[in-house]
Amino acid sequence: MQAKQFPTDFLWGGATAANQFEGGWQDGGRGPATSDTAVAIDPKDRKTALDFTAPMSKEKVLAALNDAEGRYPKRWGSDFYHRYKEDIALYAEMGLKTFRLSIAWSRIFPNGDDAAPNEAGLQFYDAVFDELRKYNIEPLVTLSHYETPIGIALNYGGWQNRAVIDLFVKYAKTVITRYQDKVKYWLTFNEINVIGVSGYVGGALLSDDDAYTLQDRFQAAHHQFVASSLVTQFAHELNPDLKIGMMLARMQAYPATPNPLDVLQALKLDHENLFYSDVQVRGKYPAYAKRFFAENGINLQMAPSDEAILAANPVDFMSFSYYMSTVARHEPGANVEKTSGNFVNGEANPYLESSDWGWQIDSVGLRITLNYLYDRYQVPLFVVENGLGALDTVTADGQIHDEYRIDYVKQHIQQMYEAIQDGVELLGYTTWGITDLVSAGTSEFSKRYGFVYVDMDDQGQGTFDRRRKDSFYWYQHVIATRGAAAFD
Ligand code: BGP
Repeated sequence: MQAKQFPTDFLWGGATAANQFEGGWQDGGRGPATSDTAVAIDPKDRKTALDFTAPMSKEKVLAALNDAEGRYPKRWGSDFYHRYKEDIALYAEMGLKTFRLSIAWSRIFPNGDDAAPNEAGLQFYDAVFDELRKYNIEPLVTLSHYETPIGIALNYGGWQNRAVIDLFVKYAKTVITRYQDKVKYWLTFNEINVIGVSGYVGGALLSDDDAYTLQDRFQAAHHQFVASSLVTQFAHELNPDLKIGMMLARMQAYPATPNPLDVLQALKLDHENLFYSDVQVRGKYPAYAKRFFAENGINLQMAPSDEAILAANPVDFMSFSYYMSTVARHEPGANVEKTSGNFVNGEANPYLESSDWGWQIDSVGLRITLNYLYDRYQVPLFVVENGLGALDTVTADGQIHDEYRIDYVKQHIQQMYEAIQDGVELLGYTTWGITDLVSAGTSEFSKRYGFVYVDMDDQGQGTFDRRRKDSFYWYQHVIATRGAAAFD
């Protein structure tokens, strides 16, 4: 029988983000970012998402930045800033074709609105990209991944302020121009739909209570859409080879029952999720959103040219994170079991198992969602996050036997293979947190996704030394066999 293999140019890789991985928060002239205010909280119950979606006020931001006592793990991440050569050598050993990272905006413009970029910050990424090139690893770069310069929050009130479009576009033009010969694939905003659940994380919005209004959130999203399109336009004019993608936290919703009202509810949840990709891939606001805005008193402030800018500059490809599916029910069921998930808690699906954090594992859902998105948009897709957050144990002889993680990734690779056979155009796959890093949602270190282990704990104790897990060797074999080893 013929081996099941992925296309030769399939981009096998791993993903990270500066805010959780890079560290060096005060090195090389970097300014503080929104992620630096995320304090570590000792988890009482792993299935309860902590303060990721909590609102932040100006006072809380200033208090966090002046707090000498608390632990803020995203400030040190996994110390990639000082260890990038070692990390990249490990990626080369694994055989990665691509490595996803983000540029910390505040490393380039420390206050967000500086007149000139910080040369030391630019040189850091030059060195990283050069190191990747040495091994023929293609960078995949996110321009904004939960690490907005704090000045944008404090002095502008975040993305609801239209002035932020120009600040972001200036930053993006600076780095795209500088790295155009080193970086071909760019993503503008990580999980752009996160603005719907966390105004602070997604849009650097400030609020004393949870009073980010729908108006504020959608206005901020609109500004991000316009900024993303302007960046796409600029990149294409600069160099037609550059590929710009949007990035969505994909939530595949299943109706809880065949009751048409549950099916309708699933459609509504899908609209909530796909609203962002509808705008960015199709270049215009969908009709269902206009109805939602009208019924909820949302009145987006647009400049006369905004709609034309969106229409003329859709993205080249769609990328997304995929960790789980969700269940839709039109009436909250009294006796249904609940589970937690990425940003959202919801109803448990009795057909699925869960991770230690309650995220339901659904590899078939990835095939469904790939088909669904490709049917809808007919643009190349890229799975830029997927993986299992789990507690790992180091054995006495220094090994990490993470067969649970191998099993998770294996199932998802099998389903991606099926989706490609279904006709989906899939550019690549970057597993989340290829090297252990700080959790976005809970700021824990013990929620590990990596194939490379990092010696660090939830108390901030550890050497940052790296170790290869069993999954490291397994993924190496998968890449070397173009996926065939995922069917062994
Ligand atoms: C995505 C984010 C990542 C990431 C991942 C896992 O939503 O883009 O930054 O961390 O989820 O989430 P967590 O770290 O909370 O387990």
